[in-house]
Amino acid sequence: MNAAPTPPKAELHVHIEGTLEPEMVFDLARRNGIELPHESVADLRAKYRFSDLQSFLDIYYANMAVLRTEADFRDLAAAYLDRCAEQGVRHAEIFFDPQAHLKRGVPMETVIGGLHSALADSDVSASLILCFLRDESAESAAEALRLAEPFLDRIVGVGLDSAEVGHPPSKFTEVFARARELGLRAVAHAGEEGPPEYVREALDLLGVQRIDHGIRALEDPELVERLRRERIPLTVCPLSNVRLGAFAELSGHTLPALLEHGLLVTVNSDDPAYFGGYVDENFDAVRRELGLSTEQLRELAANSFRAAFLDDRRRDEFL
Ligand code: ES4
Ligand code: ZN
Repeated sequence: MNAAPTPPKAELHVHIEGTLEPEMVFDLARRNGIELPHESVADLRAKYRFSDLQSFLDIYYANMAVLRTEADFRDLAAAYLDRCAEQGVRHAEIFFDPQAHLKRGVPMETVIGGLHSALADSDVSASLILCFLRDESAESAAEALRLAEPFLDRIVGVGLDSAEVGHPPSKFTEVFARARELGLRAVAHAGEEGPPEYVREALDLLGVQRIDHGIRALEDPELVERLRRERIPLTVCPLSNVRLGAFAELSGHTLPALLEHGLLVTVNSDDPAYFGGYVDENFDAVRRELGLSTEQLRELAANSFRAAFLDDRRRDEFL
């Protein structure tokens, strides 16, 4: 049942709420006395036919209703870290969406406390990246950061996710400046569905150190050259891009072109419970469908450590 063994790697683009498997949706609903609008696990899974990012986000946010207690967040992260251990993921930088939980009355301390306790108990090296929801207001993002300030030692950075088009990085200039003042690293989803201009804004206005997705950067040769020159990592998510319609088929994915341009590309799962696989299934799929060589796969795995927020000594241990 395990995929072919792949080299040790880091995962840098995974939303912990996107690791919520349908079985766990039902388990947590039962534990929390929540009635679900789905007949069965199979019925829920059958609803995972997405046409674009928004159609995915609608069900992703709806399923989060079952995450209520610190134990729920701990169990969610512990299950993901167990998968990491099985798949040779030695280090994970994990996104979470606190605004989606605060809005439902779940306090920041419950979310971070639960996630952190799973990280502290795991043999896999892992850290947390607090993501702002770009389809919420800049004020809401600032409030989330303020609520996270007592827990800064449990967070490595901030990110920007959710519905991209119409919500440019420029909307979040101030809150990213504040996060960087607090000593946090910064990343942002950009160029997933949005234009190359959003990638530039993320770099120039938010000061991000990595771009999540970034696939549409290829439309802009000058931007590609800049990403190459500045060695800005792109955390690419192949199965996600196909499920959300960026590419009709995996065989048409531009991952090989990104590598040929000399970009620092990594392979990641994004929302593995929704998109058909964890990081090894993504590696396996690009090997099969894009004909990547063993050498290229090794390079992608090494890139994941090069792009990680690790100090040089720990990075060298992994490489
Ligand atoms: C996401 Cl695939 C994707 N894109 C943007 N935001 C997200 N949040 C969770 N998954
Ligand atoms: Zn993502």
